[in-house]
Amino acid sequence: MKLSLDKISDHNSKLKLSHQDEWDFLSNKLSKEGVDVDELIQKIKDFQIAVPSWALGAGGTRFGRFGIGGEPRNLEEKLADIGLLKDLTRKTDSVSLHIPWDIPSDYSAIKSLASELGISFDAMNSNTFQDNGGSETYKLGSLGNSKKAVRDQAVAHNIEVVEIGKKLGSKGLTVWLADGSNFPGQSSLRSALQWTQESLTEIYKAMPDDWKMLLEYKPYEPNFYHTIIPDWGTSSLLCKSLGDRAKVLVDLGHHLPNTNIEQIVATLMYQDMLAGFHFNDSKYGDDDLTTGSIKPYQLFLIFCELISGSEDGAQAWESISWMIDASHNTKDPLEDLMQALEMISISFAKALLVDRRKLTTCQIEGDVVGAQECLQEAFQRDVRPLVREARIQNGGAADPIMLYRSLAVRKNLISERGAESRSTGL
Ligand code: LRH
Ligand code: MN
Repeated sequence: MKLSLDKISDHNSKLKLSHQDEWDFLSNKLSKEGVDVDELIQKIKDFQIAVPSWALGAGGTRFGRFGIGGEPRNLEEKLADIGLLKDLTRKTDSVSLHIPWDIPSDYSAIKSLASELGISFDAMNSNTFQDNGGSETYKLGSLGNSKKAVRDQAVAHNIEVVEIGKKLGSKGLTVWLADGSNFPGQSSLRSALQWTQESLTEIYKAMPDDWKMLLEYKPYEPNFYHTIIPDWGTSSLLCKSLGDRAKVLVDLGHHLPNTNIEQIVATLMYQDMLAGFHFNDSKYGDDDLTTGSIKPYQLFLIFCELISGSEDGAQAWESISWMIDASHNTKDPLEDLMQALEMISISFAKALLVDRRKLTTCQIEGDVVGAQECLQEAFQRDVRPLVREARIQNGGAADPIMLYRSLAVRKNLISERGAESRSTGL
């Protein structure tokens, strides 16, 4: 559903007065504090996030799935939904496809539709955690399977994903492996790691020189005794053995409880080994909940590390990929994504407002309270008028969810696609 500019400008003019008051108050305060407000807005406008093609329909768990209706039935409709998100938020200029869920039927048609919508193709995701019609099964693993024939099939699949991505202009391959075991003794832990390394080496060699590999780790699920790539250390160990275009992908939900993820981010940037993010949030496991909905302070601290790491030259901001990876069990997927985009922008904006010079002084002088006050000063600030102003200046809606609802978009999608339409994905 294409959103006409006048619908957005009508909506923005209705909210103009209330927004202008709030924005004038905040921008005056920031300017008085010596903040370059225009530079701040430009950074927020430029910060774009890739949408996962598998998160435009209702997700589910093994206990059930509740459809939302009007879900995209094919890649064309997925791109249309991302185009709508882009019109509303001006935050989503790319899509991350998952193969085989999103194999284009007509490459030139998909490419022209995507460019018409102003959407590019971010990292491609391979899938060797489900059987996709190959002669070998991935039940007991793929790239790390004890059977060579299974490993070869999984390597071939990843190379096929690279070929699909090349036709679409993607420059990255995300590899996440469900591979592991459910019981002690089931797997040879060292051999499984060695086979995985050998398989990844073949895939890495098949990637064009301007591509990067994003190697995603996860401690458990669907295997519950061991996972071959369970943590950032194992992922970076493998990446280093492959080459400097292989780096570690941090999915926020892929950590054991109370893991200090911002420290992992700092450690990876210290080695220029951070590939990017799968943004989401979680209370217990890989819950794939709305980003910033459970642990907003952690998300803020992660952005603090990202900003200090790039400003101090540890790793270039441009080298990092930004993607959402969520599953919508009880929310409208598009509303959930708009909430996530807002929370990511808010956390980034707050982190940009940290007085890093004062913080560094406190850290060096051991002023523990002073250091925390620097972070709290930024975190407790209401930056929503700033994020809203950046979105409006970018041509987006002042309040995307309000406009989405006032236009009854979901109702229109249901009448267009049907109440039972189902999107490919998890
Ligand atoms: C694994 C994961 C991975 C995707 C899948 C949809 O939990 O995070 O990134 O392939 O979700
Ligand atoms: Mn993920």
